[in-house]
Amino acid sequence: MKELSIVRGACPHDCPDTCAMLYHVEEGKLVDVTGDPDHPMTRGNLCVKVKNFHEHHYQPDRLLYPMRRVGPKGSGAFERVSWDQALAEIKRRWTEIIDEYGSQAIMPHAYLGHQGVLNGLTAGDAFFNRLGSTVAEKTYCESGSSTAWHMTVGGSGGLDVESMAHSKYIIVWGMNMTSTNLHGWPFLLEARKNNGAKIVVIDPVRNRTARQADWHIRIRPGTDGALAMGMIGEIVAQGLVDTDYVERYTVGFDELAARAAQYSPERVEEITGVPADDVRTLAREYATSQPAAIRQGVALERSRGGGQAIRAITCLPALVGAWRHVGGGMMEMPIWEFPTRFDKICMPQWIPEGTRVVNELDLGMALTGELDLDPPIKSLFVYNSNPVSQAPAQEKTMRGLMRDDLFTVVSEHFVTDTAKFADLVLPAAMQAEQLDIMVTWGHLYVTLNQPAIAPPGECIPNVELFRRLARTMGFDEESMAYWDRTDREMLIDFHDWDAPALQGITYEKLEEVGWMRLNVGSPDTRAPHAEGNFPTPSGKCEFKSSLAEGGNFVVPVWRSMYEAMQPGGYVDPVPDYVPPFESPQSNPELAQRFPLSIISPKPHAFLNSQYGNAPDKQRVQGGQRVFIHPDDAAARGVAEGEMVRVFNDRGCFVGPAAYQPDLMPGLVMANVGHWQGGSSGTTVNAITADRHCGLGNAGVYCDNLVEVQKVIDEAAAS
Ligand SMILES: Nc1nc2c(c(=O)[nH]1)N[C@H]1C(S)=C(S)[C@@H](COP(=O)(O)OP(=O)(O)OC[C@H]3O[C@@H](n4cnc5c(=O)[nH]c(N)nc54)[C@H](O)[C@@H]3O)O[C@H]1N2
Ligand SMILES: Nc1nc2c(c(=O)[nH]1)N[C@H]1C(S)=C(S)[C@@H](COP(=O)(O)OP(=O)(O)OC[C@H]3O[C@@H](n4cnc5c(=O)[nH]c(N)nc54)[C@H](O)[C@@H]3O)O[C@H]1N2
Ligand code: SF4
Ligand SMILES: [Mo]
Repeated sequence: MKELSIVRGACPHDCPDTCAMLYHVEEGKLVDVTGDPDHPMTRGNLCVKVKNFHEHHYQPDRLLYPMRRVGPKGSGAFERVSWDQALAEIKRRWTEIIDEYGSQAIMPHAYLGHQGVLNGLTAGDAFFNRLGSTVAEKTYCESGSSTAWHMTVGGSGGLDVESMAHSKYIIVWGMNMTSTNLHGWPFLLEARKNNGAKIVVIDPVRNRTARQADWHIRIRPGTDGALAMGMIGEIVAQGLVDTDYVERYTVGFDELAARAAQYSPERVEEITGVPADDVRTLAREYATSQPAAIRQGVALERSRGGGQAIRAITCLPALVGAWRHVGGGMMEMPIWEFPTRFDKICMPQWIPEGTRVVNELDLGMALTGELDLDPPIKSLFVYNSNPVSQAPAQEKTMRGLMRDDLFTVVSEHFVTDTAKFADLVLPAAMQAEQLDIMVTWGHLYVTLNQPAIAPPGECIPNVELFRRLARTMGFDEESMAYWDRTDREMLIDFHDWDAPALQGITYEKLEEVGWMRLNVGSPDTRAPHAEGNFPTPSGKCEFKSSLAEGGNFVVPVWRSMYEAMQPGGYVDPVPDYVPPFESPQSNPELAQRFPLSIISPKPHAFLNSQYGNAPDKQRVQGGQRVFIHPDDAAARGVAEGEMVRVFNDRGCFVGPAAYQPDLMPGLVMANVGHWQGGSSGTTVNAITADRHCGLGNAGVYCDNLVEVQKVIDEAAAS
């Protein structure tokens, strides 16, 4: 009989659920991966993306060896080389570049393709900081909302998703929870069953979460700030403020109330499309149904005024005293509760003084000369990210990557839309093949991932890649001490085991049990701000932000990753509605040519672009469709299923039109994450602007105008 063993693991993905997994191994082969039935969030289930995670490790198109480009850039033609050859080529090319242009001509590009302490944004940062490369600012996700959160309630872990089982009123605001935070949803259902809680979804689209809610409030994208300000105004006007809580634990009420008075429900209706009476009802129900919870989604930050909208929303729980109760308050990211010493991982002290910072969302501009960088970027090193798919201004990014004089190295699992442009592709290990600790942005458990099988071919974990690169580049002894530790030693060094939240938790214990809840109280009793205790400069919830008045601040945990989150510049200290860059209301001139708003939310069956190449996931997700209201389609002579071209001045993509009567007229939706194909060879980010939101340098994925046109001649579509 074959011997079966079980090894404890953790999902590596950039997903708030961070599921605890069990690897089933038979004679060195991964034969199944299941969810840990004992974990309070995972509850034995993995999502559609990861339910056959073992097969993902053996997918036939997986990269197993280092490869060198043999065809033109973008062709995806490669031949196998040895690790020694690949490393020697990197050393030779980088030495030439550094000699001629200096080390800042090299730029890393990484995001949360892996979310671990070792293999995520970490050892790579240390390597490039030591090399003296350009610092890559990483604001793909949550940077706008984290900035708003810190300005308002500080580095609070906020409401625990598990405590929502105690809520009476729950607003899911700009989040498609049943797709993107699947394991959080059962707590809402429990609240509905046990306390008769009402679940409200605020979203331009009647998504799969809205369909299961008690009330779907349909809103124009990028206008949430106006709705939140209107709610604040109504709560004040209807006398529903918790004055005792506000007096004791907040600052800036008068300024906030004065600002909010400008947003009557009628004005809010004009801006947002939400009927004035619904604004009144929502404000009253939210204020009077305690404990009330708000679950905010990342989509909120993805338009010009996203950060300020989240500031306004984050004021609501203090205004009505929701924080007093277990199950009341608001959830951004509990990641702030984890005592991780990012400085010890990323080594920002190694960044040579005066090193420039380039934002990763500006990659296309950086590579095509639009940013006027001196020295120019001569080499790009991509890992844990797929910018051709996920970054804005896709056509510009590809134009940059086509440059003959650009030396591009990509560490990957597959030849992605980005890896196609690489000079060298390096094979990366997958999660069952490596050691790591996962912190998470969706719950309060530390989870250890232990290796269950050996990596296939010549795949290596990211941390080992940077260890090899450090040796190849011949770093000095002091910095080699960083890489000469074992992975286990690094994980132990990186955690502040003496911190209160880690009391009772040790690495050895984690090796035994796999995951442990942070020592922050039970979800059935935890009410972190029942008596204020906001980790802001004033110790209060800051309706008027003292950080903004300083005008120059960084969100602490990101400091090592992002040189500066909000450097200089004016930030309004009091929340407000800031209109989108591109909408028919805010930019009527542009809307004459491009009358339709577009949003590009997450795919149900892919994780960003990951699994977009897996045939079984493609079958669930379908192809790159263009969801459009039947009236908008009819006005353009487009029948259901007909090929359309979606375009603006930045680019275009094509896909079959899918009629969606639930969609707001004037709004188009296309999921991000599909791999390139079709007659245009592009995907939805071809139309996304490469500009930034007002807070946290976040991207503007929900703030774009387009036109849709029937494709008559397929070949001419591109
Ligand atoms: N299945 C799956 N799960 C994922 C991911 C994935 O790719 N696939 N990605 C992970 C990652 S990286 C992230 S950041 C999270 C993000 O997960 P979410 O926070 O859920 O973000 P999105 O799916 O982009 O958008 C959520 C909803 O916001 C709506 N929306 C768009 N613009 C606006 C707006 O201006 N206002 C309001 N109120 N709503 C708006 C969209 O219609 C959509 O229904 O999901 C994670 N989980
Ligand atoms: N239009 C639009 N664009 C968006 C968004 C949107 O909602 N709409 N969302 C934005 C958001 S929220 C985010 S978070 C970003 C995500 O942007 P990315 O992080 O670039 O997204 P992924 O597609 O997950 O790409 C991660 C890549 O890392 C690789 N990878 C995974 N694990 C490892 C590993 O261990 N080692 C190495 N070397 N590689 C690995 C995967 O194979 C994959 O190709 O996209 C942003 N872009
Ligand atoms: S992607 Fe998210 S929901 Fe799916 S298994 Fe991983 S952590 Fe769980
Ligand atoms: Mo994200």
